Amino acid sequence: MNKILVISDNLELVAFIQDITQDKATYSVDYNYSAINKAPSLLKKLGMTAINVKDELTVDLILEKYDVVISAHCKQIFPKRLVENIRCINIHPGLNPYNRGWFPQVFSIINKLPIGCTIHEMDEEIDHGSIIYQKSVSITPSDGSLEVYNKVLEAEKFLISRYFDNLISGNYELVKVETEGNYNGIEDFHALCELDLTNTATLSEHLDLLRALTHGEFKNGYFQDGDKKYFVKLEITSE
Ligand code: 0FX
Repeated sequence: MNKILVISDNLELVAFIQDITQDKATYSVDYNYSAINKAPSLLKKLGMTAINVKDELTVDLILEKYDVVISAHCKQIFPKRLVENIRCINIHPGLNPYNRGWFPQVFSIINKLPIGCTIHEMDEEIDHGSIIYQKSVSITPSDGSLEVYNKVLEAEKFLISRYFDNLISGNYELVKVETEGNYNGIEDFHALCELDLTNTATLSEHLDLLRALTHGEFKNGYFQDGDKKYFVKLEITSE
């Protein structure tokens, strides 16, 4: 029987994976969240425990015990020794190689690069490595970050439910990515959030920036007046 390790910091995705993999006779799955997760209480309720993939002994244990490791929005970066010695698969909420890294849909709304989700074999670099499956989603003029993110999550669930058994068995074709694309770090997101009221751009660019920073209850975009911050959200509705 194949032993699978899923490491995830995303409640919705890991609950979905638990749901579709229960009672499988050909493999068993263990679930961990990453040791750097600061708010794991809901993941603990799913029976998950912490794992630190940066710890050498932990890497030894993973290599001994498992056949495949799946990162489903795991916040910790996998070390070289792990990705080079066991098949590691990443489920990523972006359409590689475009806007690799943090919050891809936020950047796609602004820079118009394609968005969707990617399942790929991992190498040492972030959201990098040969592609196994991808699915793109569209952005409409009224979509904010949350609306696009929800479409991406649905696309991820579609691929996971359709192809999970192939991911485990290795029964898939790998597509090598020919270009590096682009990468955004969390600091790029924070820079976008700091709205510069003297900035000049087209109204269309300003609408894109504000809808890209509008995501449910998150207080993302803000401007400063004296020592006070004012948070901004944008709502666009279609007829
Ligand atoms: O789990 P996840 O959806 O994914 C993120 C990265 O985007 C991904 O590239 C990485 N592989 C993974 C480990 O972490 O992230 P999240 O649940 O923290 O956030 C989901 C969305 O919520 C995000 O796309 C935008 C929005 N958000 C999140 C935070 C923390 C905000 O708008 N503001 C925020 O401060």
